[in-house]
Amino acid sequence: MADFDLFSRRDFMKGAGAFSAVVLAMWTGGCEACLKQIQDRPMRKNIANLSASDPIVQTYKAAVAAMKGLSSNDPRNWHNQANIHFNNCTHGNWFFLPWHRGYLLYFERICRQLTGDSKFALPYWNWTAHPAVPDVFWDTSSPLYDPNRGVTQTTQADPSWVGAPVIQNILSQTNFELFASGPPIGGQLHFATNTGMLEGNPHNNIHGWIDSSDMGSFMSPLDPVFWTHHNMLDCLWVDWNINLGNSNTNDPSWVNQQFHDFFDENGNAASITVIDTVLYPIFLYQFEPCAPNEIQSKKTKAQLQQFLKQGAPSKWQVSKHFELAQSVRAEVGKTATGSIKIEPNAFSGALESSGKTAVVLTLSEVEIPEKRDFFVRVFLGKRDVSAQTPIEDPHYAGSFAFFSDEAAMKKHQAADAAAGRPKAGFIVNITPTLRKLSQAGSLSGKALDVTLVPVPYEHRNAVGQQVILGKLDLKLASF
Ligand SMILES: [Cu+2]
Repeated sequence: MADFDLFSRRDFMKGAGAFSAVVLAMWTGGCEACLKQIQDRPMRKNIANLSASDPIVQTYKAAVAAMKGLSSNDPRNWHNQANIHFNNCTHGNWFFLPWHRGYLLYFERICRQLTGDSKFALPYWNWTAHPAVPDVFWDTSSPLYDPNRGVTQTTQADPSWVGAPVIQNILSQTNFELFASGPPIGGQLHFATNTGMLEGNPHNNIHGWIDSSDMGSFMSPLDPVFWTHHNMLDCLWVDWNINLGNSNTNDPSWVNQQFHDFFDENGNAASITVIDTVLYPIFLYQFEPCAPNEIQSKKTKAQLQQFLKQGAPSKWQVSKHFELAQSVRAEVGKTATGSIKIEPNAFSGALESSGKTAVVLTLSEVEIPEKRDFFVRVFLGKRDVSAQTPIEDPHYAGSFAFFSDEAAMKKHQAADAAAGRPKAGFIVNITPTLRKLSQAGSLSGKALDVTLVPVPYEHRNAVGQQVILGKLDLKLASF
């Protein structure tokens, strides 16, 4: 049987859910060869553990070289692959994870086709275990090298983005929207409007920190690191969803969304339906463990398949809501505080129980800065903080960064005169921080100070760069 022909068979079928139908037929039909094929599906491994001579690295290099050598009218050409991202990528909303999962899957298939390595599995870069860009990307004679990086081989990603406690906290979010970003606001799929914790922090920071050109832009797939970075995010989604058993949203607008942006290994147009992407990791590929303290799901394949297709509601019930509709502007070197008036003990219920209720902070109407050589740390209940305040400070609540593209924003403005410069929004679960402050008796009853601290990336000139937001919201949410 041809290697992984699920998708080529699917290509002959029309309509949503065709992938699921094919997989289900294979699964229940008792096809022994199919079962074996699924069991032995390719293993995506951590590239930081692979030597330059490892066959996976060799295939990746050969595939990138081959794509760079394809003619510019071949959609599999390296630049054309990056253009798919530039024109269609979804960010800051709940299509972020499934869109990039489909993008990676077709890229992996192109790599196989162009190298003849039919078992090739795209490696990932585990930045939690190896916070520097892995060695295989630094050989200047290799197709995996990108001269536009702003980091060096030894620069380390900041623990406030990728450290094990931060990743564990993100994986402990039981709500899909907090973990994986929320529904797009104003129908905007391209520019971040409702960014969750995985995307806003490790995802955006790794992009912005590596450089302000390739990786820091919507042409980021030009840097071969991009594919391994997104593969790590895919692995963490697998961990959250499959190993930890958290549900994706069952909102029909998510489940039924289709994307027609991709090209298969033969250069033919290919589409995905979001609900199908949730099944890819149990049928098409698997990951070496990537999460701190990873555990394996005890569900059978059939149970898993049902669980994944079912999903669960992700919308929060909001029982209390306080907001500050006033702009807050913080500049690199100068922090700024927004003070949200609250009722005394407004959140005590959420601080005592755990899991089903949370206090969620939304930072919205954020002007996406033109220059993004910095990220933002958020502290609660303390104004006197700086870029030097450690993240172990009990007032520290989280970090976020911007991932955007000036050229794409200009195009967006040109296409829609009313659109203006797009604005961004970020959601952060601040329950653990409030709990610490409340236990220490340092939560004043009448207001909550939210202090923004812009922190420049190492070796970058971020003088004068700033973050301006229009609105802060605090919600007592139950899931
Ligand atoms: Cu990305």
